[in-house]
Amino acid sequence: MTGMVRSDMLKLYYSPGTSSMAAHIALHEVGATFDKHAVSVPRKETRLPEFLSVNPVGKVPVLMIDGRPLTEVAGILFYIARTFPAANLLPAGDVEAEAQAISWMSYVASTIHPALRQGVAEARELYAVADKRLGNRTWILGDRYSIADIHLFRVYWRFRNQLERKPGDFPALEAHYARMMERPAVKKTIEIEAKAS
Ligand SMILES: N[C@@H](CCC(=O)N[C@@H](CS)C(=O)NCC(=O)O)C(=O)O
Repeated sequence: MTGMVRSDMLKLYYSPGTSSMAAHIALHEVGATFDKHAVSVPRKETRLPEFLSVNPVGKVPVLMIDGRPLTEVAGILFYIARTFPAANLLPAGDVEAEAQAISWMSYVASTIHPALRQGVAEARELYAVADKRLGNRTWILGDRYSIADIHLFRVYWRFRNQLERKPGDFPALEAHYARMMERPAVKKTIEIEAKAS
């Protein structure tokens, strides 16, 4: 299947340390060859006409697939997982597990990602629910690493220092974070994005 993706086919529009990091990690996980185009969120480059012509919503990530834009972290992660099945980033032939991955990605995007906009106290409550939901699983789908883990990790990585954590807070999210930080694709992405910012 990977042979169907030409090396000049994929281009990631990204801004270091933002939502696009999830797509960046996934592309490294599957070993894809891709181009990158930096669009700075802090410098408001996502609001410039040339970027709005790529994504009228004005947000990264965007994955260009042979010139066609694909937006939203969850959609991009799904595309990467299905295009590179050898990397096993999304179960195939197990509808319930697949639906659980989609359920988590939808939950991360709609509830966890914007949580801090409601204030730290409210966000802590929402993260505590996510922590309970993750429980003592190694990965979101149990023993299977998936794109849902990448999505959850990116958001927790970004916001964990704004949650006024005390020792012992969010034990499941912290353990998941530590496991993710050991993955070569995560280390590589953080290193590249730190240099680019
Ligand atoms: N729902 C979107 C959220 C993406 C998003 O919030 N991107 C932010 C960076 S974390 C962005 O590009 N913001 C730029 C802006 O709003 O101008 C997704 O899942 O891809």
